[in-house]
Amino acid sequence: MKTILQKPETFKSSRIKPVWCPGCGDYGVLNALDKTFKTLEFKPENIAVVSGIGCSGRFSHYFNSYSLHGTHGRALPTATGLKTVRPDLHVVTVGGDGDGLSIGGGHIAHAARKNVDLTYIIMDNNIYGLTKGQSSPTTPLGYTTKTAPYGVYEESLNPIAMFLSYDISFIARTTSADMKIMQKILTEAIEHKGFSLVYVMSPCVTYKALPYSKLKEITSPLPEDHDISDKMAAFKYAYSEETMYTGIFYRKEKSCLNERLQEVFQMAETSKTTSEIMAEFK
Ligand SMILES: Cc1ncc(C[n+]2csc(CCOP(=O)(O)OP(=O)(O)O)c2C)c(N)n1
Ligand code: SF4
Repeated sequence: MKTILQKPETFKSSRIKPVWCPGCGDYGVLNALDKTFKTLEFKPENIAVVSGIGCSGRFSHYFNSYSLHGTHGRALPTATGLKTVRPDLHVVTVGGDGDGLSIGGGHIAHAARKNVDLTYIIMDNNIYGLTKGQSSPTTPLGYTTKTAPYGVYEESLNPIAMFLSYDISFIARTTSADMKIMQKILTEAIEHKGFSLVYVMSPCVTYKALPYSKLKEITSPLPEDHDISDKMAAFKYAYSEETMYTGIFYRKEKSCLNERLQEVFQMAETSKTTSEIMAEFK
């Protein structure tokens, strides 16, 4: 493997350019993550970007680092396996609301339980973009989509409340319209030891379930005095009906998967081998 010794000017691929629609919120996330890697003085060979399937799933192609474009909804378990065997890599997992909250929703609880040391960025545009506008778990009630021609008849999920109930050790919400704040949050999330979830409201300009104008109307930063170790306060802000709060909701220090596995490996080394156990029965 060729080692790149220079810290690059950009982590974005010079070979593969994004094919997202002009104005897609995902461009903002790509630029913010690129700047975050630069701020953290990472090297491409120390990063792995793992994505699921969707417009947002294309993300992994656009970085000059290790990258893996996995299967729909399975980015998290794939990234967990990678982090387990390569704890030295900074693993960033990315995907959409369909990928992460619908087909792949079941994996979030287990990444939280394991507290696997990686950052998961969910880009929520309230719709399935790649497959041309079907409802997702966060499409607003009553919004007309390809799969709900008379309007969505199911309530939309409250992802932040769900992440809090799983006790994810770092939870933040931001928007792709605010690069500076997103970059700050991504930096803290990547530096956090354990599972960090950055939930980005990232509008789709083609299927428009979440327009930029709505983002401006409903979002507001969490109050400055919000105590990020106070889970009950975080729940209160997550359930706010008038305002969609942005910022870091919750952070908790706890041991992560690789540390726990190290302990298991040490115990296994000192325990009896299979042949020793078999010898006891002779
Ligand atoms: C197992 C499987 N089921 C369904 C699909 C079709 N499919 C591809 S992307 C997608 C949803 C994408 O929506 P989202 O995750 O919100 O990403 P976006 O395109 O909006 O960024 C679906 C249903 C697939 N690729 N694989
Ligand atoms: S369809 Fe929507 S989510 Fe997909 S690239 Fe276009 S704007 Fe982005």
